[in-house]
Amino acid sequence: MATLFTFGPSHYCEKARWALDLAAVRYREVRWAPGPHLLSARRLAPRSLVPILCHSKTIIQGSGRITDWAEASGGMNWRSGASSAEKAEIAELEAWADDALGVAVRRLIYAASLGTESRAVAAALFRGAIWWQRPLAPLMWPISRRAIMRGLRATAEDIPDARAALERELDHLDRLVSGQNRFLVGDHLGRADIAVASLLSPIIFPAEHPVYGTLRPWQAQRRIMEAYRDRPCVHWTAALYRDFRRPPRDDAAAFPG
Ligand SMILES: N[C@@H](CCC(=O)N[C@@H](CS)C(=O)NCC(=O)O)C(=O)O
Repeated sequence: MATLFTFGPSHYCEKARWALDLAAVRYREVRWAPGPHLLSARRLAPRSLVPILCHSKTIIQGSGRITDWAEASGGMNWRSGASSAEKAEIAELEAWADDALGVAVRRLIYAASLGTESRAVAAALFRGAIWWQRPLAPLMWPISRRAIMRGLRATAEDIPDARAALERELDHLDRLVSGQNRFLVGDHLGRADIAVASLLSPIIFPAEHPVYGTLRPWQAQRRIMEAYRDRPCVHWTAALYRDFRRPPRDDAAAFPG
């Protein structure tokens, strides 16, 4: 069986999880905590980023490559019937979701939260982590937190810039989802939809999300959710989760180690 290494609340990890679930791939999820994950990730892969999927001797790092693998190995072929123009459109949308939308969502949430509510963020990030990382993660958190703030330019001073950047991406997505079609490309749920919905999910906390469904948003997080709740792209994502994401996986199903 494959193993997916994640940070539970990471939206890139949710993208990989959803892809594997949709492709009906059997896997177990092992959650890591930021900080101690560095040791584990570097033992497996060239970079410290999650998600990482291990299957037999194959190691795949990154949500896009894991989605490629799910598509090739799983029971569902999302691209069946897609023309080459549609495939190019899907690739372009996924790249935008990964490089612009996902980055902007994460930056605003961290910028708004890490200054004043860093304990709540840490609690969310460490929940369900593999047993040996759980005591280490809080000890490393002051360093991990500073590294996140510096690396992602996510301090309180960055909030106005982070907010403007996210709103530019949300405006773009509002236009994309305001057409007649339910799906971004073609007439059925595909990888562009999964990428976009997963990467937007942190500002929605859909009940069907395997992690956010059972996580209480903290104050700064709630303010962000409230600010965008009436956006077409938020309604679109919430509906996609409601209609296509399986109900929350019991936390016990994520292997603690
Ligand atoms: N483009 C990558 C982004 C993954 C990513 O940014 N992962 C973050 C968590 S959201 C991470 O692992 N950070 C820890 C690190 O960089 O060591 C993907 O699609 O998988």
